[in-house]
Amino acid sequence: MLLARRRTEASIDTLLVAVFSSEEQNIKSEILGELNELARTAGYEIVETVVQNLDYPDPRHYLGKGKVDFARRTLEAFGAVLIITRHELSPSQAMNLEKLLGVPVMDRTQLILKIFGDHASTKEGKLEVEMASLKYQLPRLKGFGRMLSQTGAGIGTRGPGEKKLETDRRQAQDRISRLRKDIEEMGRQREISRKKRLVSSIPLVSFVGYTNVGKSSLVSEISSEDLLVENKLFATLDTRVRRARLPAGMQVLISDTVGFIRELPHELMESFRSTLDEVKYSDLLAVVSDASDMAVKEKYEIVDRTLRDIGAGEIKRIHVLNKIDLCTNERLAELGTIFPEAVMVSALKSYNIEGILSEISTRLYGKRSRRKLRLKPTEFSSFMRFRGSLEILSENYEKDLIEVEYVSSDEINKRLISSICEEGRK
Ligand SMILES: Nc1nc2c(ncn2[C@@H]2O[C@H](COP(=O)(O)OP(=O)(O)OP(=O)(O)O)[C@@H](O)[C@H]2O)c(=O)[nH]1
Ligand SMILES: [Mg+2]
Repeated sequence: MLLARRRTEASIDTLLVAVFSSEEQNIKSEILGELNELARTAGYEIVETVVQNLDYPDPRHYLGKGKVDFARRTLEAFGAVLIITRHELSPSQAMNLEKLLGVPVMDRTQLILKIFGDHASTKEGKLEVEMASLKYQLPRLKGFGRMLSQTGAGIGTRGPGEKKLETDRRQAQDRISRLRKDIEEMGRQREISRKKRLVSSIPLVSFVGYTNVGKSSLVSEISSEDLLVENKLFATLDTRVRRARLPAGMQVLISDTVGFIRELPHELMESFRSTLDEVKYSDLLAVVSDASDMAVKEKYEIVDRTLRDIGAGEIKRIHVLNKIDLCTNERLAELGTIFPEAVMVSALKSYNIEGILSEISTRLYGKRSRRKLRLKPTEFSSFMRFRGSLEILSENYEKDLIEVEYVSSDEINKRLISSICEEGRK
């Protein structure tokens, strides 16, 4: 459900330039498609794309000299007013390219930073994005005169002179230190609520996955809380925790998270550390993939790598294949062989949401079955100590015995029986 429409910007006609190595030829269209989506999300429209096959981008101006001339002619023909590059550029590459092409140049990192900046809504999110932007800008401050400040990206530096440059650098460094302190402080607050959660022992399930796969849509369905869902990349930057109930009645905490993307700029990784830490402390991860995406396998691997990078690689997982309403039966059969363990669902059609809940329940508590016990009153108090982990179906009081019918996992049942026996031996 769409809760709030964000400010729609008039889109800016943009030329995309991208270098691909010989090894990357098979993922070319996937990467170009993703860059188009990123650009669209940020309010830029790619009117044409210039591709160069080179094993390494040119160190002086990203594209080779001949291709730069070609890009300039294309730019003029299409009336584009901005360049977006597939890779992050060095300060000198960006400056040279701007000089040769005569329009502002934005690299992929700046593009992602801009999207994060536009979407950050919580105080913590805003500070994290500001810190990432400043870290990106700092080594580039000597490049004043660059044109990006006109496009609304980056902090930009105006005014000539070494002295001004010194002051700017110092101010940026001071601000980064200040932000780091503030973010750390917020991280400590998170730590406190995490500890409180541990005491309450309600398990935390984090929904993670590539951006735009439908994590927020699924968390909305499960927690019956409307979240911001948009067909844009990085719609979610806030990872508030919500409550939900499993079919057998146990409570779980559900966390929606920031989407991942290939080559997430390292400035953002560092800044979002405390937010990502939340993932690290989950009891279970629900890794969500978009079943209709032809690159689903490759994106799953990117998510897996990112999880390992943030120290969450060892946490147990379930895999959810969302958007199956967009798939043919053949596609579903193919996915079934690639990911035999995955739960297939559609958040949009509310299809098989209970499948996710029962998988969460199985992974957290093991397979559950219906059981019956006849207990003496002394044993009954032992039994009742476990009531939080059981689903009690009925209690029948007979003369000296109480007959209870309940549902529990094998694991819990084993502990329950040994506790009752222990009680009996006292
Ligand atoms: N067809 C279809 N579309 C879906 C489904 N689930 C989500 N979507 C759409 O996919 C888009 C992204 O959904 P979100 O829930 O915002 O995805 P997200 O993973 O939270 O995205 P980020 O927060 O940007 O990483 C929206 O346009 C949703 O309406 C589904 O089951 N089927
Ligand atoms: Mg989201």
